[in-house]
Amino acid sequence: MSTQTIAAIGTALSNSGISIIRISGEQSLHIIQKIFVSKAKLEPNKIIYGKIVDDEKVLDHVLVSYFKAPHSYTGEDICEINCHGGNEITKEILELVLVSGARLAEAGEFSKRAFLNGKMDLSQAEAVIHLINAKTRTESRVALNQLEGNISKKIRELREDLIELLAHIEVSVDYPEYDYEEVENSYVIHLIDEKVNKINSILSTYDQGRIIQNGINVAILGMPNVGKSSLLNKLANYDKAIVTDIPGTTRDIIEERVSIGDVVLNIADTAGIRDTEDVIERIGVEKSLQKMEEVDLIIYMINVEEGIQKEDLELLSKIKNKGIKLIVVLNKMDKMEKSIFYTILEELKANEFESVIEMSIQNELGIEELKNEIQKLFYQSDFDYEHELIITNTRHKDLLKKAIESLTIAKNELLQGQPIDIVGIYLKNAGNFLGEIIGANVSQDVMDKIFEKFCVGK
Ligand SMILES: Nc1nc2c(ncn2[C@@H]2O[C@H](COP(=O)(O)OP(=O)(O)OP(=O)(O)O)[C@@H](O)[C@H]2O)c(=O)[nH]1
Ligand SMILES: [Mg+2]
Repeated sequence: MSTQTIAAIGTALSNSGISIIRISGEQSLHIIQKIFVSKAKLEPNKIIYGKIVDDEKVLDHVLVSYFKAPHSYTGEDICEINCHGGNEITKEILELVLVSGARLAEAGEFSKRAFLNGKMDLSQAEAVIHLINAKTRTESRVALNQLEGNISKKIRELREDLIELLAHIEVSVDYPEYDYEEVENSYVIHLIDEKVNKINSILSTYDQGRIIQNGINVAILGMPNVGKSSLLNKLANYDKAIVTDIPGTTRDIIEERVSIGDVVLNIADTAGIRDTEDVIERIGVEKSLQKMEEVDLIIYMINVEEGIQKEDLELLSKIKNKGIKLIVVLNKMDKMEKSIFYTILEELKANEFESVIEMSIQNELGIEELKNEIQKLFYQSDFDYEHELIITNTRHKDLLKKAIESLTIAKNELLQGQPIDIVGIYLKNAGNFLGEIIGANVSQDVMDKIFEKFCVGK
C-alpha cells in the first residue's frame, strides 16, 4: 500500500454553499502549510479560518480542519479545506494541492485506507457506500446500522466460536496425553448445528434487505383495457405509458421506478393478456407472462365494467400457486354495476383471494389504499430497522452460504464416522468465509472490486 498523500474533492461538483477538498497522508499538514495562511495555528480537531494562496495570489477564503493520525477517518493525517462551493474555485484549489505534493485519490481510496489502517472492517466500508447511495430513509438506517458494526459483531462472534472449537479439537488430537476433555463427535455436531442455525437466521434477512436496497419488483397484470397503464402513470405521477381505450395499447413492458413513502417500487406495466392473432401483441403477452415469474408482487387488475373472466381466474390461481404476493385491484369503480361487482367479489372470495382493492383511477379512488397495502405486505411496522441486523449485500449472502456448505460437509463427515480431526479443514474454511465478510483474508481482487464502486473523495 502506497503511503503517498492523496487528495480529492469530497463534495459533489455543483454550485453550492461550500465544497470540501480532502487530503490524507503523511504530507497533509506540510501541503496545507504551503498554501494556507492564517493568524491562528492549525491544531488537531480544530477548524481555522484563513486564505488559500498560490504564491502571493489569494484563491479563496476558507476554513481548514486538521485531524492527526490515527484519530481520523483514514487513520492518517487528514486536512480538509472548506472552500466556497463553485466548480472553478474548487478545482483550482485541488490543482494547487496536487501541485504542492499530493496525488489525486482513486475512487474509494480514503475508505480503503481506513479499512487497511483498521479504522473499520470491510462490511463497515461497504456500509459507507450503501449509506451514500441510499434511496430511502429505511435504506439509510439499515446502512448506518451496518456502519456501526452490527454485521461485524455477529460475524466476529460466530467466527470466534468456530476458532475456539477448532483449537479445542486440535489440542485434543495433538496432545492426547493432556487432560483435555475429549471432544465427542456428537458434541461437535451439536455445535455445528447451532452455528448453521445462527447463520441461517442472518441469511433469512437478505430477502428483506434486497427489497430495502433495490426496491420491490412489481408487475401490473390483467386483461387488455382494464387500466394497467393508467395505474402506472398515476403512481409515477406523469404520463409514462400510452393510455387509450383501444384494447391492446401496451405492447412491450414499460418499466418505471416509483417511490411511495419510504418504499421504492420497480413497476412493470405489461401488455394486456389475451389470445391474439397480432404477432407483436402476442410477443407482448408472452413477455407479460414471463414477467410474472420474476417479481415480488403482482398487482392484478380487473375491470368492474366487464366482470371477472375465466382467464382472470386461471391466471390468479397460477399466481397463487407460485406463492407470489398478490393484490387484486378492481378498477373503474366509477362505472360499477352492482350485480357485476358482487359477482366478482363472490368469485374472488370463493377462490380465497383476500387482498382486494376497489379503485377508480379516474376518480382517484383506492390509490392510497393500494400504497398502504403494499407497505403492509413488505414492511413489518414493528421491525426495528435501526438496530436489528439485516444483510443487504450479495457478497455477504454468498459467503454466509459458503460457510453453511462447509459446516454441512463437516457435519456429514462426522455422521459417517470420520475422525474428528478430519473435519478441522471444513471448520477452518467456514471460519475463513465468515472472515471474508469483515475483510480478514480477503484477496486484493475482491478488495479492488469493492472500493472501485465508491466515488472519488470517499
Ligand atoms: N371510467 C374509467 N376509465 C378508466 C379508469 N382507468 C382507466 N380508464 C380508461 O380505460 C382505458 C384503458 O386504460 P389503459 O390504462 O390504457 O388500460 P391498459 O390495461 O393499460 O390496456 P392495454 O394496454 O390495452 O392492456 C383508457 O381509456 C383509460 O382512460 C377508471 O378508473 N375509470
Ligand atoms: Mg396498457
